[in-house]
Amino acid sequence: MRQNIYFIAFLMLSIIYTGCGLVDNFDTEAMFIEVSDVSVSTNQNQGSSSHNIKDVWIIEEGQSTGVHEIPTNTAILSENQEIEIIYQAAIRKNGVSSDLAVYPFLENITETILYQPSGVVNKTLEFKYRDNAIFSFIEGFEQNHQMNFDADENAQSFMQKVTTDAKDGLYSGYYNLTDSIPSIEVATDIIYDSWPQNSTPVYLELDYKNDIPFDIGLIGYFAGSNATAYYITITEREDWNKIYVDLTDLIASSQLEGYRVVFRSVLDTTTLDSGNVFIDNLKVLHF
Ligand SMILES: [Ca+2]
Repeated sequence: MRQNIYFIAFLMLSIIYTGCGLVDNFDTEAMFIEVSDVSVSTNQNQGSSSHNIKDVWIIEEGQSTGVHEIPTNTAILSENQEIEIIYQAAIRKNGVSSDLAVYPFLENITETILYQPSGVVNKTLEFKYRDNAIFSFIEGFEQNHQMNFDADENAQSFMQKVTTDAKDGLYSGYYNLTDSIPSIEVATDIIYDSWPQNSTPVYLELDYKNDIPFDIGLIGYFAGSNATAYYITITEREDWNKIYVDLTDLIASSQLEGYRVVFRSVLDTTTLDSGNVFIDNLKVLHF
């Protein structure tokens, strides 16, 4: 693979420097950036540091080299001694692998490196949330939790905190559905009225683990009435997974007075006796 990249780089140089002899072309060779691992650090007001950053954009001297899956092995070419590299954390928006986007709430990482032909820079990147990111909802289920709004008006179906399993800490949010309680709709305690409606990003982050699907949506409030819109269906996951749900358009297009985040599941009682959904590290972020 690396030989191929050398060869392509060599061909490109041959085209650019047609006046040079063959030997001269070997004076410049690609350098490689290997990002082997990524983490996210949080302070005490930002909740869990769990993340699902599997890709990074790498920008070399102002030019995008594209998005690279971690671990990356990115060839760069330069004639300068010192080059500026910018790393941007990419998410798979709404869990869709093909919908890669820069996650707007994490700061870019910028560094200057010395260009060494055929050199290799190995990096582990630690992203931080931007200082101006607003965390208007954080729920890790470690204390009294904030997912108690009884949206289906059935007191028997509710989310509880359990120690059976947790992504972080000791507790997660959990519900179990059975023949006798085959459905649930449960939402945030609070109606949030300060999420921006001007198409600046609003995201919901969550970790989940589930053996039945669940839907995520918003209950919107306006002039004393409300309406519920489910936005995305989360399929079963045997292991904890994190998703970044982009709520921006739903909020900008609806322009309501306030919103709750709502979860819904319906058990298919013709085929299943029981269904379980675990949730942890809910966050709503905006600017
Ligand atoms: Ca937790």
